[in-house]
Amino acid sequence: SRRSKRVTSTQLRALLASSMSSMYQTEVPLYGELLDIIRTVNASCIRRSPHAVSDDEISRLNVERHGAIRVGTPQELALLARIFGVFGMMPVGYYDLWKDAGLPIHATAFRPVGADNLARNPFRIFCSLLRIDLIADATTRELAQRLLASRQIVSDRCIELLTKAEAALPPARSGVDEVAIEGLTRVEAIEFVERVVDIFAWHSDTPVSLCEYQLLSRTHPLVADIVSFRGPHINHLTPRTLDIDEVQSSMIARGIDAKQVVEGPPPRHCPVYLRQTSFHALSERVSFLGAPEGVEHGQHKARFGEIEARGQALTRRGARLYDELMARTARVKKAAESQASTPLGTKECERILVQVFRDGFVDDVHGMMRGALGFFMYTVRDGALAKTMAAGTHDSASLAAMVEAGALAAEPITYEDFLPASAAGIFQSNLPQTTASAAHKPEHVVAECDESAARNRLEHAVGGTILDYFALYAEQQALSLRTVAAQLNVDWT
Ligand code: OOG
Ligand code: NI
Repeated sequence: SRRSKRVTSTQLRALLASSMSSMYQTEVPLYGELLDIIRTVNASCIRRSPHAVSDDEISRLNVERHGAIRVGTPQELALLARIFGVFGMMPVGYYDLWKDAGLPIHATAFRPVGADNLARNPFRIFCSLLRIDLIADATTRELAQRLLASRQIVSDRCIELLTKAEAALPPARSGVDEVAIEGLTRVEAIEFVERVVDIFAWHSDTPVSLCEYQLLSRTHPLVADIVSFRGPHINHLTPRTLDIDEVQSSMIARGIDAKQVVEGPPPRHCPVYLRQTSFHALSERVSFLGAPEGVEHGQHKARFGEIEARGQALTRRGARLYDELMARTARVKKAAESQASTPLGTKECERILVQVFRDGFVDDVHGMMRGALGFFMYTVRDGALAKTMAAGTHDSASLAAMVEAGALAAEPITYEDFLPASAAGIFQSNLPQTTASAAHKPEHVVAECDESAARNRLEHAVGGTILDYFALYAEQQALSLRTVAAQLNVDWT
């Protein structure tokens, strides 16, 4: 049929993920080396404990990536939001990196929603938007505005293909349904992906002069990274591993310039959220074309490599507990540090983190369930038994009891999003040393700002709605419970 000749949003997303991965391997060969390490480690994890990983996880693991880009204006973001929409990638979560880390940006992540789409291809892009209103110095702000106003990050051909694709998309989409891209032929669809990948390519020259670049950098290195170049180059592409501690030691053993500590929660029997580590940004040669005296050369640090291990999505309650324990960890470290009057070593920091979580965050499936700390997908395991137990309520305690008795099975729902604190850590470890402290707000950046107005601007740019990831996980869990209730013929509403 005519329909079957059309590419679907999922196929397009898979092609985008693999094309970006090929491009980044050419641009940053060290990323290719990371992929080798990951493949070996993941394969040996699966061999070691074949039942620890679900089929869905295994099938998506080797294609799973997240990337990160940074754009300069709401108009650029709006265009990208439309483009990602064609790939079934919706804006999820609001990350205020100004509030959390003193960085002049805020962000959302474009990703597929719905269990099926995620299982087929979970490709996500963390997308930051510059907050130009936070640049206090008028000369620098005007330079940034001028540079952003004169660039076009998406080619005319790409916009033409986007417009054709959009014209034939169903109007209001929740993102949950996989759609056929009726507006593009297969050939056009493939060309569309190529033109989209072009947007994120690295440019080794910039239209600015070295002096302008330095002015922008002094305000904040991120400002220079965002506005000096012709486009929003992808700055890292992160594969997922089943054993991040092993990858971390492999990186160090191979002499890769890795970060000292893994960001996020400690290793656990029931992994939660996400744990990330990275190798530091490369220093790359750039030609500055802007000076009337001719081409100048310099260095730019932007692109790095990151890996991550994903655990279970936490409920708001679990998330609150997590935040409390991270704050406690920081307090314990600070106290230990002031007592020893030297900075703590990596091993000591790890030990404190592990200890605080051991004392404060239950680490077995039933406990996580009883405490309503994490989200689960429930299925019927023993129908007869489940029927006898299902008559009453279905609060966390009774669900946990049913799982413990073997009446239901519960699978943790994977966390698909990002952690502001880890994101901040990732940004900071890749900025020049002068700005590498957590609460440092460079003096040329203003301290006053209106948080909700900023959020509204970003939300408006992505089309009016940023999805709430807690609501998405809750819906996924509720959907599984509705299915269970229907099978058991009980009323759990
Ligand atoms: C994005 C940093 C956030 C993560 O994994 O938390 C991120 C950036 O450096 O542009 O990718
Ligand atoms: Ni990342």
